[in-house]
Amino acid sequence: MTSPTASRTIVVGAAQLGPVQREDSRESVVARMITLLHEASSRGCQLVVYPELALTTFFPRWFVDDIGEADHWYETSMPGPSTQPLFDEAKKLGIGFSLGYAELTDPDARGTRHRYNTQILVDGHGSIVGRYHKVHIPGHAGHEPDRPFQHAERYYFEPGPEGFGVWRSFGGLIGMMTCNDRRWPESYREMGLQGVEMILCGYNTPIHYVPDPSQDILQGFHNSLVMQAGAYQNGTWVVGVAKGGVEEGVDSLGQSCIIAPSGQIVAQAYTTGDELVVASCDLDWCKRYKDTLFDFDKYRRPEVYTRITSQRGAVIAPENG
Ligand code: CDV
Repeated sequence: MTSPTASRTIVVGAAQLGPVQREDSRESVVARMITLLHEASSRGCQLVVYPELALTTFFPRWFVDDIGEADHWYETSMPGPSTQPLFDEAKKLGIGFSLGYAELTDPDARGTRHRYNTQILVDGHGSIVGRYHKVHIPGHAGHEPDRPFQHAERYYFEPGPEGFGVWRSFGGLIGMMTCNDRRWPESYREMGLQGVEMILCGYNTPIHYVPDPSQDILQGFHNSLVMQAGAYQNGTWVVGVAKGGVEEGVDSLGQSCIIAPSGQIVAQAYTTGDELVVASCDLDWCKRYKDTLFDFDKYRRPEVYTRITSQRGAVIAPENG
């Protein structure tokens, strides 16, 4: 095999953020993001990926009885006053980016405003070319006062109804997913079936998994396990970007990484703070997997996969006889 020096190469930066505390203003976070953007520019990046809910602290760790009291955590326009400088600077540098944030939409035809955990893709000219609403919403919808911290994403966000898109951008086929989506093989395969060549994923993963603490020590292992498997099984690059470190007393995994279509990690963060991880990603490398072992058209058997879309939970097989 030759080295990955072919024509369709994206230099991508995984812009990990350290903790964002409750009192930190959006402006201060955007300033940190711009610092990483400048480093990305000096290292030749064309695309920079920021974490899930990058602009604020991970607010679903607190419950409020009246959800309207949480409105200030959501963006009602993008760009908005505090994010415009990021758009302006990225455009000036000719760098595209992907950004995760809480979105409160305008009223729809029925007058309903929706709350989504959103990730956008912005091209090098500052235009939003893709918008994704997180599909697999983890955690709980009600207040669970016995927990050391809440994970009330199911209260604060509704699942995105559109599913997983893939956008022609940066000379390739780019998809997005957000945090918990990365644990579900369906997320990658939905994009794999649209030919995805690079999946961008922001995340916030507390080390302490309250429902089953035996998993705490495995958080790093599971993080790379799922993204490496998803990359390999779909012949795609995956860029996983964390918000890490101790945020409001909650210790979060960093380990942002860039994974090749072979499933190999080619670059990884070594801190849990603000850190830029860079890799040069040859999109044509995807074909080595898409055209061989994972030639979907040749080898997939959708006629025997019917449970995957017709059934949600497991239906336990009946006893023999
Ligand atoms: N923000 C997330 O989606 N967090 C989830 C939960 C399960 C901790 C995660 O997958 O990391």
